[in-house]
Amino acid sequence: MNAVSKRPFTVFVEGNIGSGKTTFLEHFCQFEDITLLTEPVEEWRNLNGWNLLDLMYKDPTKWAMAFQSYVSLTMLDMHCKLTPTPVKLMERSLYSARYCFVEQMMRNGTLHPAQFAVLDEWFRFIHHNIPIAADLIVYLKATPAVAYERIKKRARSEEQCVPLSYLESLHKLHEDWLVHRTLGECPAPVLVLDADLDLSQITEEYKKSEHQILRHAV
Ligand code: DCP
Repeated sequence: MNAVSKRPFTVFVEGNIGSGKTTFLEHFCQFEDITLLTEPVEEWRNLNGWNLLDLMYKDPTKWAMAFQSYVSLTMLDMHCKLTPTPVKLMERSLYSARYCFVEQMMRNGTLHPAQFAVLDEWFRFIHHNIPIAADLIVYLKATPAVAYERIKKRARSEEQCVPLSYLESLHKLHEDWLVHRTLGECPAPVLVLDADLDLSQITEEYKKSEHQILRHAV
């Protein structure tokens, strides 16, 4: 446990859509002292029978606000989840929701400035009043064209309309936030991994992060 705050050593796993966050988390299933919190995509696909992810992609202007608002709630739930282990690995965070997705939807006009302002105020309030801190960010850096091919291959029905240009914009926002540090606040040290590697080589790349994560799992 972190001696000062008594919270677990908390890691955010970040990266573009299709960068391999789920595969990265699966790699850590083998270690007992780590709690893995995968992103609640299934909740976004079924809120009282409504598929918010699908509604958002089909009619973004109408549904982006409701979708990002629900994403914030489910991410906050993950941040606040008590874990029995000394290490907690989270897929994404409220930070990437705000600095990458909400930011992109504001910039391309999908979110009305007033809708953006509401989401931004929620983020600021949570940030100042609720502990959502991290100790490490693992950034899975993927070339947009590679992420695009993976998304096509996995064929999640809602995402078939996602253009390469959207992934390029999201990639730039991740880079500005986590590498160039020109966007928002970077809440923890960042470890950058090469997420372009294919499955046969990626385990070696993931292992580069093991030491930094496992030394807290005692
Ligand atoms: N999404 C979004 N807004 C957010 C978070 C996610 O619009 N604040 C969307 C983008 C994807 C889907 O939700 O269509 C899941 O995105 P992620 O990149 O978070 O998860 P993946 O399953 O794509 O991750 P990976 O392929 O890296 O395992």
